[in-house]
Parts: sequence; C-alpha cells; structure tokens
Amino acid sequence: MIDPAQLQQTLNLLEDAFGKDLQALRGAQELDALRAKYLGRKSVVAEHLKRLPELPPDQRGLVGKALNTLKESFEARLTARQHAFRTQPVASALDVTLPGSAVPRGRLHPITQTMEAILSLFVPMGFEIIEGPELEYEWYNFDALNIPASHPSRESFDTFFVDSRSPEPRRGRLLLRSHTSPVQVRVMQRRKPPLRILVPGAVFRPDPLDASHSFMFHQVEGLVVDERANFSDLKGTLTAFVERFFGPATKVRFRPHFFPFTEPSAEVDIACTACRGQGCSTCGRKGWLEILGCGMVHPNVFKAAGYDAVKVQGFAFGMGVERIAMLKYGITDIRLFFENDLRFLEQF
Ligand code: 2NM
Repeated sequence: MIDPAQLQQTLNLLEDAFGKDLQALRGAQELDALRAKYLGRKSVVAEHLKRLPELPPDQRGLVGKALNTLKESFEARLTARQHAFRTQPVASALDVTLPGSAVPRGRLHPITQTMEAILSLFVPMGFEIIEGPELEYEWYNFDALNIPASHPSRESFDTFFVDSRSPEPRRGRLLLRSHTSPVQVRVMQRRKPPLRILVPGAVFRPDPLDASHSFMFHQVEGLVVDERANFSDLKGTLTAFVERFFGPATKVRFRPHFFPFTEPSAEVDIACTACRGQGCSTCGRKGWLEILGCGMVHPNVFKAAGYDAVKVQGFAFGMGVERIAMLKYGITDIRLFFENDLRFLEQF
C-alpha cells in the first residue's frame, strides 16, 4: 500500500531539489544535464513510473497522475529557462544594436604620396624603379660620379661619414649617401644599356636646419642610357613630367648650370606657383622656381661604371621630393614633414 501523504512528501522534496538545481544553473550547457537528472531514463521520476505496475490497480491512477504532473511541470520550467538563456543578454555580450565605434583611417605620409605621384608619371614612359643602399662607399657617392677629391661637398661638414676607417679601402670610407646617384652607378655596373631607371630614396646632408633644409630628405633621380638619347629627349621627358605634375599650362625653362656628373648641365625652373611669375617672396622676386637638375651624363661617369663612353650616351636628372611637395601644396617650412603633428599630416 502506498501512503498518499508519504508520496506527496517524496514528490515535494524532489520538486524542491529541482527548484534549487534550476536556480543554480549558469548556462544553457548545464540545462541538458539537469534534464537528464530529473527527466531522463534513470531519473527518480522515471524509476517511479517504471514501478507503477507493481502497485495495486486502484492506486496506479493516483500515483501515475501525480508523477506525470510533476514531470510536465519540470518540462515546462526547463523549457522556460532554456528560452530565458537564449534571449537574456549576458553581461559580456555584444550589443549589436549600438552604433559602431569609428576606426581612424590611416593615410600615406605627404612625402610618400608626392614620391608616388612623381614615380607614377615616369613609369608609363618606360622607366623602372630601383632602390639601393643608404649606407654607401665614398667611391660610389663621389669618385664614380666625377666629383674630385678636392670638392667641398666631400668635407665632413657636408657629408655624414660613418667611420674614418674603411672595411674596403679601395672603395673609400663608409657614409650616408648624399644623393641617390650612387645607385645608378651600381645599376650600370651590373647591367648593359639600354637603361631607363628611376631611383627614389632618402639622402643625408649635415646642413644647418632651417625652413628649407633638413639633414635627411628624399630624392627621385632618373637615368636614361642608350646609343642616341640626347638633350632633346631630356627636355621632352622633363617637360612632359612637369606639365603632368604641375598642370598643362605650367611654364618651364631650362637654365644652364654646372654639375660634375653631367655635361652640359641645366636646372629646370617653373613659373612661380605662388605669384604666377609676377615675383613674390616664394620665388625671391624672380618669378621662377628651381625644381630639378639635369644634364647629359659625363663620359667619366660612364667610364667609372664600366661603359664604353664612345658607344653610349644618356641623360640624368634629380629632384628633391620635399621641395616639390612644398611647392605643390604651398608649404613654407620643410620641418613640418618630420614633426609628425597629426594636425598637419591629416590635411593630406
Ligand atoms: C642631378 C642633376 C643632374 C644624376 C646623374 C646621375 C648619374 F649617376 F647617372 F650620373 N644620376 N643623377 C644627376 C644629374 C642628378 O640631381 C640634381
């Protein structure tokens, strides 16, 4: 005989235990374990249901009904809890309805942008871009470029010598290159003409710092070598570049100059971008701005590089990237490029 009061007490205890376990649940993963414990094949409820046939027939209905009621209540409460876990935000969860936080966009430094703009105008003319070492030998930086041993630019106050000794005495002392031309010499040594190359990169000169001088700046230099490249090709190439970079109406002039590594040599001026040739403080009242140097490569340079100066000829040019960027954007102090002030850099 089953005592109905005793059965009710057993079921009450079971329900209490279930309630406590349900309260202690920390996540949806633990729900399955709880379901197995109270409703699975080996649960207390299941055991009781299995033993129903052992009871006298007149008690089976009552006990069965009580067990099923409990089972349904467990089922309902588990399902409700499961639903709550699914919809209730966890403290660490992401609220996808909040507006996103803006990720600041990076950008290229104005000097890099200017450098790339310059290079991109020469590449369609057939130039390839080549880079070389910033740490260079005296021979490549000066001797090979027909710069005499007595030239003032070789003095220590015009060149960053790295050491007074040399690991390779035949090539002279080590220095920070003062122009990118030594790279052109290196390319000529390892390759035969025809050659159409552009050499971008950082160069170093221990100048006193002011609004237009920095001890490190950037150059783009070019070199064309074949059997007939002449001064007319030089003028056409550089005029095309200037008109594409500064605009088709830009006035250009080639003015005779001297460089040890070219003969004849010239400087290229454009009509002042600030006053359009009227004369102002930007152009020093001259109406013209010097933007690059150029010339026909000196036979001594070809000889140093191992070329036959009778069979080949060519032209070369060089420009300072900071200077070009300053003229293009109307910047009056070169130091702005190197201070990394975002208020300046973000304008480009
Ligand atoms: C300049 C002006 C004129 C130049 C010469 C050479 C080389 F290596 F081929 F001889 N490279 N760059 C050159 C010529 C550079 O910069 C103002």
